[in-house]
Amino acid sequence: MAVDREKLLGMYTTMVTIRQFEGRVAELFATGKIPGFVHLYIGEEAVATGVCAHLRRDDFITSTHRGHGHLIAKGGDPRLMMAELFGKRTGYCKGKGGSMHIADVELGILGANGIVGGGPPIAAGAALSARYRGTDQVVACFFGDGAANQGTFHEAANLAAIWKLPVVFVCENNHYGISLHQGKHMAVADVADRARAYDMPGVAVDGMDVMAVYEAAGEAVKRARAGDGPSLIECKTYRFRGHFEGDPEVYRSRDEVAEWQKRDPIATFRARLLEMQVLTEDKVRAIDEAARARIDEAVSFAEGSPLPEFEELFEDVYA
Ligand SMILES: Cc1ncc(C[n+]2csc(CCOP(=O)(O)OP(=O)(O)O)c2C)c(N)n1
Ligand SMILES: [Mg+2]
Repeated sequence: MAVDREKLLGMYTTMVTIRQFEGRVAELFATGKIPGFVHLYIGEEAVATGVCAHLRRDDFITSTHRGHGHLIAKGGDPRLMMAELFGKRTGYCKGKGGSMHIADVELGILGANGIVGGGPPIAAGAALSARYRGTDQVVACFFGDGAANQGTFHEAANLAAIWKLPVVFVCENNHYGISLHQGKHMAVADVADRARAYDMPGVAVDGMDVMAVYEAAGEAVKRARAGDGPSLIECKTYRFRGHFEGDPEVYRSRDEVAEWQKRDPIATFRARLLEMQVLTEDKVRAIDEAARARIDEAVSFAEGSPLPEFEELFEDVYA
């Protein structure tokens, strides 16, 4: 598939930015600067990037508890996300939401979600709203292999199919639900096979290859935008860090992690772009440095921001 140079560089930059953001969060969490709980996306960057590269600003995404990469790929502001992780008043949710509740409705980012499988019904609802309003907006719904076993996914998939809603269901199959390997929590090898139950197209792609994700997502987004209904894309991927920061990871071997790391989505894409002469070594360094500067700025912004005042405790709290 011919993809223009700017698009390729844009996707590479997004993946590097996600990696740098997450790497910095890991350090800050380890030093106690970030409170709460964080689930990092390192290793899975190709998925959010390849899908969101097809989305317009007015399209929607629903995210998960592992949502920082989705937000960056959809054009969210790392400064506001970092401030939120620090619990600061300048953050996306005024410091009251933390990692699992970050949203930017202006950008169609309908929220990270601490409820596994919480995204699909929201995605179906947003898609129904687009239909009612007569727009051609589409919704990309990210969810995990664990979430693919939740009733919410099946209900949303069924409704989206019967009503031909513009949803692209994107299963990020990193092969684990916390410590449970896919083989122990799911009878099928391919989540994509579940699409047949809802009479929608289902494909399994290499989620470590951003071009494979981009290609599959292109078809699905086109179909959704044309009013032809939902699709399911299963991206086979792997998280390089624990389920959460601090996970002792006793359920998998270091060898298994090392095998997947050989297929690092950023390293392989970089090698390909160097070979295609879309990237040069100088450009690689420049992209790295620019991403680092962006994340440095996000950290300074977060560190320099105030905590919410005690009097604000019950503001914006709905339940
Ligand atoms: C409804 C619900 N059940 C259980 C949990 C606890 N929990 C948090 S993450 C997780 C596993 C999710 O696995 P998956 O969907 O594969 O996402 P991944 O963490 O691998 O990205 C579970 C069971 C939860 N947050 N919500
Ligand atoms: Mg998983």
